[in-house]
Amino acid sequence: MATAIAEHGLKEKLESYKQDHILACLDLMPAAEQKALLEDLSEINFAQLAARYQTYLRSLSAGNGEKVFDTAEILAPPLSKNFFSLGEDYLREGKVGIFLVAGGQGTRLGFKGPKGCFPLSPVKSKSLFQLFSESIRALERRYGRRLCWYIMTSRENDAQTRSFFNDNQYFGLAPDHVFFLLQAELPSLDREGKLLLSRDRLVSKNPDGHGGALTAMNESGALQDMQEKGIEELFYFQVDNPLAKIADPLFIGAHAEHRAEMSTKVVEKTDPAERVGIIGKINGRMGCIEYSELTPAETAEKKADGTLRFASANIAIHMLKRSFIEKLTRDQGFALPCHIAVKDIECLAVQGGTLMPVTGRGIKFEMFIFDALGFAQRSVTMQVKREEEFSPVKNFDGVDSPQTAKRAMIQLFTQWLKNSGKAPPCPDDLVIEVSPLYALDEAEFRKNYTPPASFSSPLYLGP
Ligand code: UD2
Repeated sequence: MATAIAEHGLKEKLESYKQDHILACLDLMPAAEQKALLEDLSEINFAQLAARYQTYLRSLSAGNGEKVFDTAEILAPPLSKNFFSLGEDYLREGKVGIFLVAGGQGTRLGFKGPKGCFPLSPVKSKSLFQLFSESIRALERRYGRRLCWYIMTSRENDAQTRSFFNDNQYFGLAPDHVFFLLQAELPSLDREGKLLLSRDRLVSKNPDGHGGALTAMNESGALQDMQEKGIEELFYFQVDNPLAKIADPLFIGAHAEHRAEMSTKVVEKTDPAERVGIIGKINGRMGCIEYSELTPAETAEKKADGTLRFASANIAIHMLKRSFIEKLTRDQGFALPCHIAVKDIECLAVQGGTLMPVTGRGIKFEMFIFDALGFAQRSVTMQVKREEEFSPVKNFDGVDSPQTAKRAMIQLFTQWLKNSGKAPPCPDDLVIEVSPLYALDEAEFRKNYTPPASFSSPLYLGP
C-alpha cells in the first residue's frame, strides 16, 4: 500500500489536511479496495474542501452575518409584444438550448426511481419526462427546427434516466439532440471536518446541488456542444414542475432585449408562511433570499398597496447566457458558494480493529444555481402567473404534491376550454388533459379545439 499512497502523493496531503485517519482505514482493506479508495482520494481538491469546512465553522457563529436584503426590480405584465417576437426569432434561429436539472429522486413522493419518471398527468399518467418531451416536440414543430435538450442527472439516477428515454424511444425526440450530463459530487465531512467512508468503502459524497450544473456543463462538453451548435441562450428549469413553460418566447425575448446574463421567473407570494426563496438583493447583489433568512417582520412586511414586500417567489426557471457560463467556468478556481446541511450520514468507522457501519451527524455541501445571479452584470426578474406556470411536485401529499399538480393542470386546461367559447357547460368535476402536442398554449388551443359530439369526463386531447 505504501507504494500506492506514494504514487498518488497522498500521505503528505492527508497529513497536512488532518485527514490521516483515512490511513488507518486503508490499513484494514484488501488491496483492490485500497486501490479504489486511493483513486477516489486522489480526485479530491483538499484545499477547496478545507475552505468549505471553514465556511461551516463560520456559519456556527455568524448566523446570517451582515446580510442586508432588498427587493428586486420586477418585470410584470403587460409586457411588450416585441419580447415575444424576439424570443420566437431566437427559437427559429436555433439560438436557444434547453437545460433540465433532473438529479433528484422520487423518494419523497413514495416513488422508486428518478423523479422525472414519476407518472403525473391527470388522464394518461404520463411521466414528467414525457410531458417535457412532448412540449419540446411541439416547439420544434412550431419553430421548424430541432432543439437541443441537456439533461443533468446524478450518479444515483443517471443509468435509470438514460434507460427510461431509450425504452420509450426518446418520446419521439431525436436522440442525438438529447445530451445527458452527470453532475459531480462533493465529499461529506463529520463535524470535526474529517472525511467519511461510505458503505462501499469509498469517500462518502453527496450530489453537488443544482449549482453543480455550471461545472457539469463545462466538464461534460455540453458547453462546447452548445457553442458548436450556435446556441447562445439556455432555458433552465427543474424536473419537478409540470407547468414549466419550456423555452417561453416572452421570457427569452425579455432576457435578450435587456442583454441580461441570467434571468429568473418569479410568482407572487401572497401567504407570508409559504416556504419559498425570494429573488431579491443580498448586500446589493442579486440572489435568492432563503425564507429562513428573513426575520418574521420582514416576511410579513407589506407595501402601501397591501401586498407583501418580499413577494417575488423563485420558481427556479432561468435564462442563462452561454457566454456568461463560459466566463464563470473559464476561471479554474471558480465555484459557487457552498450551502451547508447537517444530516445523519451512514458511514464506516474503525471499531475493534475492523470497519463497522455507523450513523453520525455530518456536513453535506451543495451549490445552488441562483447564486450565479450575483455574478451577472444584468438580470431580468419576470413575474408570471402561478396558476399558469408553477405547481411543483415535492411532497407525497398536501401542498406541492401530485394531487395539487394534477389539479393545477386540470384547472389550467379547463380554463382554456372555457375561454375558447366553444365548450358546452363543463361539468364541475371535469378531468381533462391536453397534450402539448395538441396545444402548447391557450392561443393554440383556441385554434385547434373542435368540441366533440358528446362531452365526457375524463377528456384527453392529444395524439
Ligand atoms: C427549490 C429552491 C426554491 C424554489 C423551489 C421551486 C433551492 C435550495 N430551493 O427548492 O428556492 O425555487 O425549488 O420549486 O434550490 N437537483 C439536482 N441535483 C441536486 C439537487 C437538486 O439536479 O444535487 C434538482 C432536482 O432534481 C430538482 C431541483 O434541482 O429538479 C430542485 O431541487 P430541490 O427539490 O432540492 O429544491 P427545493 O424543492 O428545496
